[in-house]
Amino acid sequence: MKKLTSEQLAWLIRRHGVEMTHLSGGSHIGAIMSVADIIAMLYSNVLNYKSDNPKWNGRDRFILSKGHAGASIYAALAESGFFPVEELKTHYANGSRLSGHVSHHLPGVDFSTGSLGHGLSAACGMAYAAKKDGLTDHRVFVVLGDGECNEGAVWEAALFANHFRLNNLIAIVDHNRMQSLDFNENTFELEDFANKWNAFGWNVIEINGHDHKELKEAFNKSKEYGNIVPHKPTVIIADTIKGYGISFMENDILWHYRFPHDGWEYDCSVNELHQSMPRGIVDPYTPNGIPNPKMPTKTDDIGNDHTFSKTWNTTYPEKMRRVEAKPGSREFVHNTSL
Ligand SMILES: Cc1ncc(C[n+]2csc(CCOP(=O)(O)OP(=O)(O)O)c2C)c(N)n1
Ligand SMILES: [Mg+2]
Repeated sequence: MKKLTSEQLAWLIRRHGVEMTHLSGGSHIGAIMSVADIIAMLYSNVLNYKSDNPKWNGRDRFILSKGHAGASIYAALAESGFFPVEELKTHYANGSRLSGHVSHHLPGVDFSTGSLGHGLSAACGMAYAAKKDGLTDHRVFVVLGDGECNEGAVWEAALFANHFRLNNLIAIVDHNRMQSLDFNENTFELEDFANKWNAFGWNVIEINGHDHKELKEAFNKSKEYGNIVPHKPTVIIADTIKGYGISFMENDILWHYRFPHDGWEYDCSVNELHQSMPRGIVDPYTPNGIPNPKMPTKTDDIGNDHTFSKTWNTTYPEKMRRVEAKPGSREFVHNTSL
């Protein structure tokens, strides 16, 4: 099997994500696009695994705690040889192994997720067990959502990881500043996020989570940090954009739950991805993109504010909005007037 570069794998994860949510009518495309580069770097450059022997004892353990982005891990596993790529089309179908949220019934998955807030605790248990058994042949990686960090259990696990000096544990937070219905800061304030992890006793690395060079360096650094005494766990806070890679999905909360429908939503998603396709891979569904794509019209719901604070209560926008994302950019404007 030809080894993919992280850029190629990230693109394929995004392309599969669009197809899988489109075919199934499944949610969470924004979360899949957000985490695609992180997952791609892990599976192409970081994790030790044997796809023909998924339970190999020396494997690095991996948990996708933000299990609603299951399509991203399914795509990475299929493209890395754990099961046929063709099976991805069964996502969400009755009887399929590829349930909407991550299932351990699939080869390559150690822990089912979907109910947010549990992945870090499970990862702590795995890392603690490895240390107790004197096993240094593998590390434990866990990817969390930033909204997920509203869960109290995350911080109990963070305390545990520090207390037991789990230097074999690496958490990565997909820090896209959004959750399912709004910006984090309008829901339950998280900042100063990096200092919170620091205060809990963790090594903290902050990067652009869509920049593959920065991702690679961060994972290298996490290995070095693991050897420093006193031992500490490491968190990589990866700054990301929800919906990254498809302009009309970026920073628009609509795409947490909405799937790319037939018509301009699907056509434009595919064709935009084709504009950033790395060399050396083939789009498994629409090799030449979509000729004569349907385009949005003036009456289509595109580029509007779909946040909970906007739609639920019209008095909210001025009062509640503390962080505004500039569409298509990583800049966030903090409204300090509150
Ligand atoms: C315990 C629990 N509560 C609520 C949900 C519903 N839910 C699914 S995704 C989501 C938002 C998660 O936001 P975040 O962790 O920031 O992930 P993102 O999609 O932004 O990557 C919520 C609340 C859930 N899956 N589990
Ligand atoms: Mg988020």
